[in-house]
Amino acid sequence: MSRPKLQIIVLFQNLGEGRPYYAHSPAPPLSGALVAGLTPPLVEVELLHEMIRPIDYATDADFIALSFMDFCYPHACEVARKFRKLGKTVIAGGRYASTFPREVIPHMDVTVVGEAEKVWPRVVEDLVRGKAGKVYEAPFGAPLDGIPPPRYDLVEPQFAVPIVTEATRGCKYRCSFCQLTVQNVPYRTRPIPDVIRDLTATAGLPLHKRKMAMLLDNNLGGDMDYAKALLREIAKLKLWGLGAQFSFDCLHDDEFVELLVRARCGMAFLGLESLNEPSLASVHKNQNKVHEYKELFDKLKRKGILTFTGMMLGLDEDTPEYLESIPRKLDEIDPSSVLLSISIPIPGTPFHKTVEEEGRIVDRDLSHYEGDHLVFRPRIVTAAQVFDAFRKINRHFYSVKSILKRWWRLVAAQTWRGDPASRLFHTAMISAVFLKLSIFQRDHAEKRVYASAAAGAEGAEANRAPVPP
Ligand code: B12
Ligand code: SF4
Repeated sequence: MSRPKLQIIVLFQNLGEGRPYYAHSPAPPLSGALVAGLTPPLVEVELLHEMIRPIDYATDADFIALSFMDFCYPHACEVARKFRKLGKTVIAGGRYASTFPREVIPHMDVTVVGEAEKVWPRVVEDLVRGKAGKVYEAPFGAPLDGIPPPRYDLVEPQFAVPIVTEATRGCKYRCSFCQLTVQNVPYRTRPIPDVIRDLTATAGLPLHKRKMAMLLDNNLGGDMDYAKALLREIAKLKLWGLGAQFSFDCLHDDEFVELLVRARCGMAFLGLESLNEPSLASVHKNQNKVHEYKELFDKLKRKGILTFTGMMLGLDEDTPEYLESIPRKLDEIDPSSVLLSISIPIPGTPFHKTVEEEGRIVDRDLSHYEGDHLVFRPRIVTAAQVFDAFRKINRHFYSVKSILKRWWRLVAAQTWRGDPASRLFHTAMISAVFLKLSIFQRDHAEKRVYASAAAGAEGAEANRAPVPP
């Protein structure tokens, strides 16, 4: 007898199904492959990343599991409504469903609150028995041992780097805009052998995909002894390239940086957020020191590690003078690539609480809380100034001339080590990632952010899916 089918859909596009915008990161998020890995063999599993392909409403799946971030919640409700109308059972999980279950529950058949690991196998058993409950709550901050490997075999071939995993969860910091501040989840580490097993659970993938991996931790460096021990083990895998995320202060530890190199780290994602000290202080990002940025970026460049750094505009202490100065300051500190976004008051965070209490929310359409829209009134600068700065920074930083100059600085800064063939390979790899990131950022700004600015910088008082109080 054939097994029932479960389709896991990781939502991403939120522009309405009539005008899809497919712009995918080289690596998928972990949630879909991980939930697939946790699924007992009672059901057949399919995985669909909406970043890559449209939702197939003609699927023969019996159960549809949706994973989504805050800004995809309105879209999730619409997708659930369509599938439920077709007689499918729809299950929701993920950060938003876990933070605002009361909002989500009425739109879904089943809602999973919290991390999937300890509850998902039971949910699937109950679904197959036809006895699923309405809500399942996972234990809070449970230990991370014994998590099975993600199902990389189900990840779409369009992702260049399907091997993604996490070694830790949580963060020791409490930046007021960060989703992690919504619940005070403790910083936890996974057993190192489990992480190594994930990085090698790659049977069936082509060789080049087995040799590249991303650690999607919020902050890999939250426990330095652990991070170093893990990197030593990863070094033994002789990967071709590794990506990792950690906070800026980790870069003061030279041994950590050296171990990143030995683990073949080619890209580091760092939350720079702002080049303005008062803005950093306003969001409690005190571990970032503007005067250290250049030195720390240079340190990574010398080691042949490309930096991809997140930066937000419109924070409460941003001034018109600061916004004007950003292109020049970026040239000085020279990060290889910048993910420029408009600050988002993510519902549930202290930052959201402040702007809400001060009556500064101007747009309550949650689908706009993705970093391309300005949904609140910053304290000092106007919406027009924020978008104007966005345009100027983006056009300057991602002009062909700037891209080429930065690429050369990245390549020329490396202290060469190892044999010529591996040096050449490493340089080709970081160059390819650098160019892809640069082109993507330029393109995304043009397609999404300029459009949102044109649609009305102050945002509409839309109430399609109001932000929960
Ligand atoms: C990879 C990643 C991305 C990728 C892909 C995102 C995607 N989901 O498709 C990219 C680079 C595109 C991205 C972009 C952004 N991201 Co991002 N990203 C991440 C990152 C690093 C990893 C996500 C991941 O795989 N996590 C690991 C999985 C296992 O965790 P999880 O999703 O929470 O899943 C667990 C539970 O929630 C639950 N679960 C999840 N789904 C489901 C489904 C079911 C059915 C069940 C039962 C359970 C369940 O079980 C899982 C296991 O316990 C996280 C940080 C992190 N480590 O989580 C940030 C994070 C998700 N991103 C965040 C942000 C803010 C953004 C941006 C808005 C940043 C910006 N300003 O531009 C943009 C938004 C995109 C846009 N404008 O288009 C925030 C939160 C966002 C939110 N509002 O919820 C995070 C948490 C970072 C942070 N510390 O604040 N991001
Ligand atoms: S350092 Fe990063 S992950 Fe940690 S709280 Fe701040 S923004 Fe969030």
